[in-house]
Amino acid sequence: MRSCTPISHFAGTSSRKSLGPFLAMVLLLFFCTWAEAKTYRIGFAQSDTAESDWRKANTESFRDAAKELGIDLAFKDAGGKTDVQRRQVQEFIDQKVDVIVLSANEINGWDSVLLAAKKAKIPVVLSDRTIVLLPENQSKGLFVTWIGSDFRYEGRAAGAWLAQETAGHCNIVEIQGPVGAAPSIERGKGFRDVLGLFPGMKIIASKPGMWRADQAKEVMKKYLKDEGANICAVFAHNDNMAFGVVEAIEENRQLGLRPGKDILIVGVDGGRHGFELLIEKKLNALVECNPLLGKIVLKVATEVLQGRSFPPTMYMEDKVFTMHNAAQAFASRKY
Ligand code: GYE
Repeated sequence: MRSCTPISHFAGTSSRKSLGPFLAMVLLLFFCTWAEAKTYRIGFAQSDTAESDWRKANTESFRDAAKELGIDLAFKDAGGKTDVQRRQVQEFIDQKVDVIVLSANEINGWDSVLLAAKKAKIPVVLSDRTIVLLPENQSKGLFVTWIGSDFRYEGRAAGAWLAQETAGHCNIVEIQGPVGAAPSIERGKGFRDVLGLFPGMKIIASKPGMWRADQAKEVMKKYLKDEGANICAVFAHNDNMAFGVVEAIEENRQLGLRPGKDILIVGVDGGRHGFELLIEKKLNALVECNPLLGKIVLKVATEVLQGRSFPPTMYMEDKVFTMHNAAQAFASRKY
């Protein structure tokens, strides 16, 4: 917040002449108090808080940061429905919020509502989820910046860890996120970037688990029945789906396979429960994806309103944690 120091050096000049400086000081003080008092109203269009532990932590980080920064946060949750989310963004435009923050449920179909935001002179900041605009709209500045994790890097990091752990020979089951969501698309591509270098590594089955443990568990139960001990590893696109995979393996007494030992499991997110399962050696590796975006995104949003410009993309830093280094890092985990 800019600092306002009263202009004291006006004291001691002649009376008529003294009115001018006095008025200037009063005006300046008025302007400063007005500026400091301005509370920004920011519309946050969240994709689906109920979809995962990650999303819950993400939503909380926005609520906490809004309180801390004195921001009036208008929050809407699309419940995983992209058409609902587009309508909610339009509602923010109609309500003339100062900025819109969008965590897009799916990558496509944002052109018309973002063109409407542009026409209404409401800046848009993308949080976490990337989008793909039509070629004719890509240079129209329909969003100020995107802040989040490099999903393709996360897929590559998971592939690289598995290639090293298996010396490049492994039959893999992939449990994806929803088809149209940026992290699923990019993590899948990144993982295949690495597999392309190792002919001995094959994806023998792949299906969406919708970010949820219960759905991933059902998918994994079927693959255990079809493939059984032929499965060397599972790549789960997020923590919650990795939890479902562990349960499915543990509950299949007939096969008697052990998660983390007979079947390797690598996931993405790296939340607290994920760390607990790394420490219990039921998960092998987690590529971190930090959900605590609230403060940085809301700070950037307010600075955009104060005329500051930002690079088009800003990446969070993510690391890889394994069953060998999780215990040391556990205490410092913030989510
Ligand atoms: O990996 C998953 C969440 O967009 C990075 O969405 C996020 C993903 C995260 O539901 O758990």
